[in-house]
Amino acid sequence: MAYELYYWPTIQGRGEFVRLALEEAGAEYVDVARVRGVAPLMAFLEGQAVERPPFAPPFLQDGAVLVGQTAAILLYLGGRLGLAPADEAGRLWTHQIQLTITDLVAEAHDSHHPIAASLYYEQQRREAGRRARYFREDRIPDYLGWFERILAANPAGDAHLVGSSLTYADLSLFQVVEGLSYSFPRAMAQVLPRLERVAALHGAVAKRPRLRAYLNSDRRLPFTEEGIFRRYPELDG
Ligand SMILES: N[C@@H](CCC(=O)N[C@@H](CS)C(=O)NCC(=O)O)C(=O)O
Repeated sequence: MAYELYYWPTIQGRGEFVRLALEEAGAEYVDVARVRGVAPLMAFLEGQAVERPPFAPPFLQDGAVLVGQTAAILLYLGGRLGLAPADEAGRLWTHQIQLTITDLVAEAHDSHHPIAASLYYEQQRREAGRRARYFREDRIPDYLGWFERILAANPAGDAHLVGSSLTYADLSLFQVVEGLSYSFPRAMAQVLPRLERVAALHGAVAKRPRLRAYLNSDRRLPFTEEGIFRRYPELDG
């Protein structure tokens, strides 16, 4: 039975981390809201009859299993899609990396929405300017520097974050570099050349046949100023 992914149909957003895993694995899945609209998604969020309703998309249904939170969805899918190590310590480390990406993604979101997600960017532009400066100058180098360090420290080699083969954490790091490069092209042009392992992993993931086919397809939505990674030139220094 096909996996059913529930996410907003017009943006990459957090759903994209799950899409990348499903696409790289060649898994059968339905991106429900893109096919049937948002009504089934809203029914899960609002439905009284749902025993374990997710708070927000993305969430995934696999038969009787309903799981929300991007990192938890990937923890669930990782072993099933061959995108996680077999041992518990390796799976925990992969999950820890994904949770760190969750933190980074939240900070990327807050760089343009530092006051409230319910306000427009234009209503918090001044605060966003202050917030984005620290995100750009401190946090992007902190986070990406940590990825560079853990790649260098991987005893199985620096081509992957965990072990010697691809995991969903590699795919997610690829997406983070894509998103930050879209949002902060000038800041990333300063940072990325100093992080040769992160840059190499990003390039290698983009060349994987299934991923490349997906990225070139109309299933891959463009980055826009509706999503998490937004380009506001004034926030890029
Ligand atoms: N921690 C959650 C965050 C989920 C989340 O914030 N989803 C956004 C879309 S990317 C949403 O629709 N939020 C609605 C809300 O927070 O009310 C995850 O990583 O999946």
